[in-house]
Amino acid sequence: ESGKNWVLTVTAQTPTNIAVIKYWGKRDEDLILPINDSISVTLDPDHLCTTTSVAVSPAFIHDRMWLNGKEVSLSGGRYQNCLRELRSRASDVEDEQKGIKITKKDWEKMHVHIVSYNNFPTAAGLASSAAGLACLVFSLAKLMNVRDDHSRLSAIARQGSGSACRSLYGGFVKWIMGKEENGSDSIAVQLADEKHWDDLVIIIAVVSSRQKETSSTSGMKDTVETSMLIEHRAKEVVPKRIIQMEEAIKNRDFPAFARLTCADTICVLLIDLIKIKAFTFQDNQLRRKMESFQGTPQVAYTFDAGPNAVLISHNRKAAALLLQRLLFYFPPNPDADLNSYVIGDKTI
Ligand code: 2P0
Repeated sequence: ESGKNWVLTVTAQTPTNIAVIKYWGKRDEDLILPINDSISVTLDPDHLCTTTSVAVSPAFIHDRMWLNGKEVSLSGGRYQNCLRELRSRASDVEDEQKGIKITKKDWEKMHVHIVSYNNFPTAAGLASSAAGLACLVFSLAKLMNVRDDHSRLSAIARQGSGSACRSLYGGFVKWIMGKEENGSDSIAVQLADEKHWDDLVIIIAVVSSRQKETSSTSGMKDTVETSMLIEHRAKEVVPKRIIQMEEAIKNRDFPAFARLTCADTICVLLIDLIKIKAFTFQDNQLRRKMESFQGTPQVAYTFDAGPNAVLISHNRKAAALLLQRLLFYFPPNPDADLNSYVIGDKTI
């Protein structure tokens, strides 16, 4: 018998994802069910990612979690939903060398400790919850020997944070909104893997690393409750864009990809007026150049819930040129609004 001294751990790393056709609005707040499909690109894990270690031991008396070195409460419904779903799917775990055996039944009363780090600003609109919750669910699923495939795990991660379901896959990912009331068919699927279109270069202009004033969760709730346009977006606009975006990705058609990405960002921004104030980046010469779609667009841009701009270049040459211009117009400067650039040179 191994006594109470053993600890079993698993560590995983999950990149964040950037939506090009955006999730904005829920039809069920508890289960986190969206009002439209969305499509994203998962970033290279070297740049914006969460690293999470999870541990189980008979010595642990509560579930506990530390985020970026500070203890956070796991009492929220979202964490509890994920933990409950994972525990119910856990299987036997055995490590003969260490003399450890945890049965499926044991998981109901065993407690876990979770330690998570983001290598980028948390809650600043860089999709920290996407990487964070995907990593939490994935690492706990490994620890608990949950044998479900990635799409089933995505439905669990979705209950932690909507966009998290898309971070379980690399490359291009679609979150299918699903029809079921219990959310069983609201899952993520991979459209194309990370090698499919690896010329793309993603540059993130970190305008501010401060926490957002309005969380995505409350922003999208306000939108659904107050906007007359959101239903039109969800029912008429997005379904067409999803089809066109899938086609653009399949054919590596950058002009179509850029047109759709930019159009969808503007659509969300116009619907959710709160964010217009974050959109100062729009108001300059650079954007007009990027938008001159008479020629072949070389750059797509998109914004998430914060002010940080995500720029997607067609290839390395276009990215080098773009970066040169960015550095000219917005030299990194501690007194300026723009702090730094994060470059992901491939999608994984
Ligand atoms: C997206 N965003 O598709 C959209 C575009 C931000 C703008 O998903 O309430 O943190 O946890 O489901 O996933 C950010 O919202 O919101 C988000 P919850 P989430 O990536």
